[in-house]
Amino acid sequence: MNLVWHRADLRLHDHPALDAALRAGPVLGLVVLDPNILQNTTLRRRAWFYRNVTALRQAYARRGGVLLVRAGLPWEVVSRVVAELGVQQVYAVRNSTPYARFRDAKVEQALGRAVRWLPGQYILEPGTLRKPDGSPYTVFTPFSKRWWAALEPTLLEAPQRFLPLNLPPGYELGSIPQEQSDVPLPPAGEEAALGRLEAFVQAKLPAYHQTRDGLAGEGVSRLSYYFTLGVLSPRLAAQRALRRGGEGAQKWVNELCWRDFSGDLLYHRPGMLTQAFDPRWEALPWNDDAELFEAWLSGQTGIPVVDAGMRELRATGFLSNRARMVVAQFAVKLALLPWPKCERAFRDLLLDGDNASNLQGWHWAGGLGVDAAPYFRVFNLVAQAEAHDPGGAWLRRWVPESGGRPQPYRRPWLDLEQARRRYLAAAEKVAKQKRS
Ligand code: FAD
Ligand code: IRF
Repeated sequence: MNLVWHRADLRLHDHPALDAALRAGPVLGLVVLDPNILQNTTLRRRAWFYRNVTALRQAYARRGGVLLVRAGLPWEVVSRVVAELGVQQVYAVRNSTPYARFRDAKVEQALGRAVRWLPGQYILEPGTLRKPDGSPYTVFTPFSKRWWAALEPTLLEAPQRFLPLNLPPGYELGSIPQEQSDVPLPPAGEEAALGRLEAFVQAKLPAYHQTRDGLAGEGVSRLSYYFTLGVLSPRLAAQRALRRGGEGAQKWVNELCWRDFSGDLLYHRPGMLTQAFDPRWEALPWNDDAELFEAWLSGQTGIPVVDAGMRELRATGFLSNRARMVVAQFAVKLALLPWPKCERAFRDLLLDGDNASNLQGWHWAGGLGVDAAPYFRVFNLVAQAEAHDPGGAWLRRWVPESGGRPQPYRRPWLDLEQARRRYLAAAEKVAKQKRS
């Protein structure tokens, strides 16, 4: 019997590790409830994870298969299950965050042999593409050119039936905690995700290039929280979109390329978890003001577009890309709040919160040295709302006090013009320093 250890790949379709294991014989699935991850995250995110593990167990069961669930440290749990059941080989989809690399090395050590790692979290594995001189990409456009050229039409089917297993009588399959989330959760599982993909491709994809920038996030797929847990294969999603074709599809698949770019950045630069990609930016005059931080986090700055974003995020666990850029740029460039603290608090509120994409987003919005975004570009927060929420319906919904008007609805925490000048003066000094 072979074991497929699911982590951020809670699906059966287009799953290279499952496919390889099935070729070798009977397969048992395993999810390890890892206290290092689960005790470090928020209720909504745990609840979303559990729901999707539950859906995966049902998907196994419908096909006559079994998903084992065990709580504990992976390097203890995996080798225990392997020993108890005489498992021949462990298969898993490769992850490459700093914690994943540490964990996976320890698991192999405890097992005393290698796990069969396969790709599947990204369309193209982090670390695959390099500049002609062998160094990693730091700018999106050249990365994306190579990425598009490397796209392949491979897809793997979900198994129809699992072969029967000979588990010891009474072998405990393990229970999945059910926690009540503090926000309404989307429907879990790959069937729901595939259904949403199809609905998006039919209805919204054709105009995506024109509608994606709205603050209310109405023209977008809202599939990110499925991608984060690998409930939906990004490769399948890209192929489905490209089959439909058109400008919207090109733009949308390019966003999946941004996701791969994020994974590639973190793979090569694990230090960006705590230090700006371009460390010169650490020298900005950060303002670790607890009250200002709270005002930002709870959507009480007095600036409608910022407060609407943070309130929507708290209430729903989701936010449009446009609103994410606005609230992050406000926190970094105008409020000068210590960015790692903001990045972490923001990720804890997101159902799709993901190390790589969130770090990349914060670096990009905050001008911390990823890509070619010039530091001196500072959003005009009133103009952002006027352009991307014309009519003010989104502002009115989340900040009724604003009456839908983009101007501050009371004296804001920051004088925006003064904050902008303070940032630009400091940033100019930083930008003049030589890169080390
Ligand atoms: P769509 O517009 O439908 O795009 C399709 C998919 O492409 C998304 O589901 C996502 O997987 C990917 N994608 C889109 N934009 C980006 C991007 N800029 N970078 C990387 N991948 C992208 N995305 C996360 O998945 N997790 C995060 O924690 C996260 N944090 C962010 C923080 C900031 C400050 C910013 C500016 C962006 C962040 N993003 C993050 C990227 C992006 O905002 C979301 O992926 C997107 O808004 C999700 O909505 P959607 O699924 O409707 O996207
Ligand atoms: N992976 C696991 O193997 N075990 C867990 O308990 C996980 N819990 C998670 C909770 C939340 C909110 C998210 C993801 C997980 N994951 C868990 C998937 C991780 O992303 C993956 O294990 C990654 O390799 C960790 I969002 O670095």
